[in-house]
Amino acid sequence: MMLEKVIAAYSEAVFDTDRDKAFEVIHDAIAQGVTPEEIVFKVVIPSMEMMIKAISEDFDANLAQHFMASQIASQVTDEMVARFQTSPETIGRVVIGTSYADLHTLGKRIVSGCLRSLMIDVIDLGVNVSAERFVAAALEHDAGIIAISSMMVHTARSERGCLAVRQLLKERGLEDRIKIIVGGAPYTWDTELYKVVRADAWASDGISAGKVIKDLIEGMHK
Ligand code: B12
Repeated sequence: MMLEKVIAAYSEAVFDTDRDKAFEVIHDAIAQGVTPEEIVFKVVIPSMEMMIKAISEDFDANLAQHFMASQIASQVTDEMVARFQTSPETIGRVVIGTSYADLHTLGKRIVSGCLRSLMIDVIDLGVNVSAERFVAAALEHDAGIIAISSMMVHTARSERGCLAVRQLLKERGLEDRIKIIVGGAPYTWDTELYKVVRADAWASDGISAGKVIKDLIEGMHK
């Protein structure tokens, strides 16, 4: 089948971190009648899922690939969404940032790329984001989810990190409207840590983050 060939060629290009080739495969497919919707939902997302599985077997060695794959996926998605027939339904909106005093950016950027290709709007607040800014940005952009990346144990556990975001949501009566998801190395080392820092959920990578966020949003609308 045509789509299978597209997935194989696209995945190979992404695996080689060959951005130009990946776009060439996509543009050829479009020229042959594949729709932008099919590109996002049947090529980019399945290919990214395969990549994450393959890469996770030797994560450190494949870091550059993981990063590039998510950036390519994000860029292809942006271009395709602009061409969708019907305006795509986004699942929800997320403000994401690295926690206070934490300057690690790569994980957050990978997660942002994955979420965008899963039709979740992402507003990236950058690194070293204070609790006050997380909450203000969520309100300003009407985002239902605050996503906090922490790469160090002390920034994950900090009184000025997720715990402070929870405190602000509580004080302002926003806990029903805004949920918190966390992620980053400390949470993969200790899978119970998200409870200690009073987040609503955590996820180990961008694709599973998309699923968890979808569940959180659906839970709020019940
Ligand atoms: C690269 C790196 C750096 C780079 C960062 C460059 C950049 N622009 O990001 C530099 C050199 C700047 C750096 C600096 C420091 N680092 Co550093 N760094 C790393 C390293 C090697 C890799 C981190 C990384 O990028 N991983 C790759 C990404 C893709 O993985 P990830 O972030 O885990 O993201 C995935 C998931 O966790 C998840 N995820 C991530 N975020 C989120 C968010 C949400 C909401 C969700 C759902 C999921 C999710 O999805 C991602 C994609 O699959 C780690 C070691 C390691 N193996 O983790 C140390 C590490 C994190 N660093 C560490 C330290 C101590 C520091 C420094 C203090 C070093 C120093 N003495 O100066 C400084 C701190 C600077 C600061 N204030 O933040 C320690 C932390 C130790 C601890 N126990 O807390 C580590 C673990 C190294 C170690 N073993 O000691 N670091």
